[in-house]
Amino acid sequence: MNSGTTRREMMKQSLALAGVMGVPGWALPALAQDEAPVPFTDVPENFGQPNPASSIRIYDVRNIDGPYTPADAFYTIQHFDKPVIDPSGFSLGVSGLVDRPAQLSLDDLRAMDSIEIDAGYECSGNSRRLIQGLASNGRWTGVPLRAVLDLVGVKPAAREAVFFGADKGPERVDFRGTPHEVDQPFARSLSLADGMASGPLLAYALNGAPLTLEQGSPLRLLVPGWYGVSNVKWLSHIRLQSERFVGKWQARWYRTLWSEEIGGETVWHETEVSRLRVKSVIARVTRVGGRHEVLGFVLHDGTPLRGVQVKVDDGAWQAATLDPSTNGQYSWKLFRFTWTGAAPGEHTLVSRVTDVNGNVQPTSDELSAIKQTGLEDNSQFPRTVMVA
Ligand SMILES: Nc1nc2c(c(=O)[nH]1)N[C@H]1C(S)=C(S)[C@@H](COP(=O)(O)O)O[C@H]1N2
Ligand SMILES: [Mo]
Repeated sequence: MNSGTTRREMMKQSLALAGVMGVPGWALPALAQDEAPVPFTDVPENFGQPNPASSIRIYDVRNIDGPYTPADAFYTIQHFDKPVIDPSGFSLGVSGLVDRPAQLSLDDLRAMDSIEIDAGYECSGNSRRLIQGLASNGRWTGVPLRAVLDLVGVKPAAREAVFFGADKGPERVDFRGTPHEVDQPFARSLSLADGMASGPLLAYALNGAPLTLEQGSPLRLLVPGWYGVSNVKWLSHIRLQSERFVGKWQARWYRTLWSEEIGGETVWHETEVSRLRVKSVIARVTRVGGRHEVLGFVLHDGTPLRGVQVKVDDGAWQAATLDPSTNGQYSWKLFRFTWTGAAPGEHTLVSRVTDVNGNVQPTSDELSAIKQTGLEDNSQFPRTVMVA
């Protein structure tokens, strides 16, 4: 961070860039009668207002009031214009190293056994500057990816499944200094092992209703426990192949530079964005009579959690309680913490989550020592609130 630039200025600049500064008038969702909102002092005044000029929709996490994000508030982001696809004329192509290439209509897919899964995820570019608003949680309905792969019969030579969206745009590929510009679709791949696991879903509904245009209507891939970029919207084609897929959105744009101990040495190396790194966020604080209630959420890759803790100012870490309404493996997990004895004035609250494999949410200093690039920022997010 540049010295001389305050945190608030930084936040304003990046919010303006993201196109989210808008109309004033944010209001909390319905509160119990004896419940009063406690304002965050780290949220710009106009944050969270819908901005029709932006193709990004930020979810104002202060509005969380249940396990599922409503479809019309669900965060949304994409790289190109949103393609409008007529569901009645739609079919999903499946080709490449398969025994029976197929074109599957929406009716074909709906006729297959469906499953429902609660899954929460965030954009790998989500950050404290957006008040973690590129995150949401929903109940998804669709067909297990592996059922479709079984239907077409994957040949033994196949090692990857590539998922193509219907959206595309000009892509500049530099080859040893010479630029080549062609249109390329948004595309991502999964190894066959990841694709045949029980999680991935070809989803046609969110929270019980058909996908909206923003969510990738009529069909999208959903990879529970992975960053949002894996969830290819406006899915039009699946191709099975033996070679690695190295398209921009797989191999170049969504990667992270890490420092790790490899063979006894500290090595910097790049990885693809894939599984969610465990993260917790304090989302809202209310006063209820003489005490304060803190609500937050956890995003993770499905590994069971050991627990969430909350720290007030310079106090000790204290255990928060996981809300039983969000106990699906891949759901985000809501947590609650009762804060007693808050004195009037500004306070700092921060949360920290740990999973059973011992992955602990790092501080931002700890993370920046081992990661140089901007994606996959799961660092602890200290919040400031003003107690009246
Ligand atoms: N076809 C297509 N799918 C896409 C994208 C895109 O640009 N095109 N963006 C990805 C990214 S970066 C994210 S974070 C998620 C966002 O999904 P959502 O808008 O439903 O929340 O979609 C992913 N799927
Ligand atoms: Mo993303």
